[in-house]
Amino acid sequence: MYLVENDFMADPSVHLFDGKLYVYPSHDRESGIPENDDGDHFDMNDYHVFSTSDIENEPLTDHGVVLKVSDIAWAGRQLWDCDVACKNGKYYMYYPLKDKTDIFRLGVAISDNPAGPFIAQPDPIRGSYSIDPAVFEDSNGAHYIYFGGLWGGQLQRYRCNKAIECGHEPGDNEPALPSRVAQLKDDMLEFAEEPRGIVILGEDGVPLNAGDHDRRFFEASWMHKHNGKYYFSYSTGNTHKLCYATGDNPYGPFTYRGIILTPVVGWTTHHSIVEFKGKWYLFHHDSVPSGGKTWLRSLKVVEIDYSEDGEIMTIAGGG
Ligand code: FUB
Repeated sequence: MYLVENDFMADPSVHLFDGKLYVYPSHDRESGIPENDDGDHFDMNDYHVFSTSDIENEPLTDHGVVLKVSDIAWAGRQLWDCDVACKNGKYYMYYPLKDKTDIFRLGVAISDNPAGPFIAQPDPIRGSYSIDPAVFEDSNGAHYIYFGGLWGGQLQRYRCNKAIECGHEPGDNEPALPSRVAQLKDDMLEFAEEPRGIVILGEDGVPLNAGDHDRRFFEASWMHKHNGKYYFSYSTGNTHKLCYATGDNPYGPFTYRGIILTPVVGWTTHHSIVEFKGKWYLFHHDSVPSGGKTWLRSLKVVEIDYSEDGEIMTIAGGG
């Protein structure tokens, strides 16, 4: 089911706040920049927020523009996938944006309302890099931020949280580059620790290699908990799948379990998973309404099911 018919929205991060579902997407637009592997054609410059109290029967309410590039002091270009977390009645939006030197950093913007508007902090999060922040609140109230993305997302330019001279991916038989995770400080504005790598193991207990393009992490991290297990889900990028791996704590390691969504129409695939009124939903996007334009994507939602042993039933993306 498509969620927003009159505009292009992608990368939905969805949370339950005050009994309503709030959807925080990227706002795709046509800026005329040609498609390339650096993702320059994803030239988004603002965010909208949407909400609903009945995802199956009520259209989303559009709360309008809540943050834009021109509101952010350190901005260069490209507002990609964002996420929002709540603590003590305040709402914190985490977003990736290229700075004035064309390096992706993660920023934070604050609001008293889940529907915004959000006021940007003057500087990016210290020590942050790459894209696709997703914030998970564990049952004990601790917040963890997951982030990272290859190619245009610049993750290949870093090792051990330091920029390397010539960004490159590891060799096919070397361990894959991992998504990163760090607990957030109490004030929600900084990493409380050095970001750690999220290791994904195969069934044999060995970390996935960089050459395993069908299963290795590429971008679009998401974390949720189901029946006490931690589910780390992500996109495989150039093989266009949404996959998941499970573990016993927010840091992992996680063991690869399977495919949530097979490729959709469009290059990117991105998602969030949330429980609402006793059902579990996958929010994602595809490029069907734009006729396959990879940079003009539309939001979708579908219910997902778990087997008794916690396996997520695969959904066909139609791509
Ligand atoms: O929307 C721009 C980028 O495309 C996102 O950050 C990635 O996850 C991919 O969906």
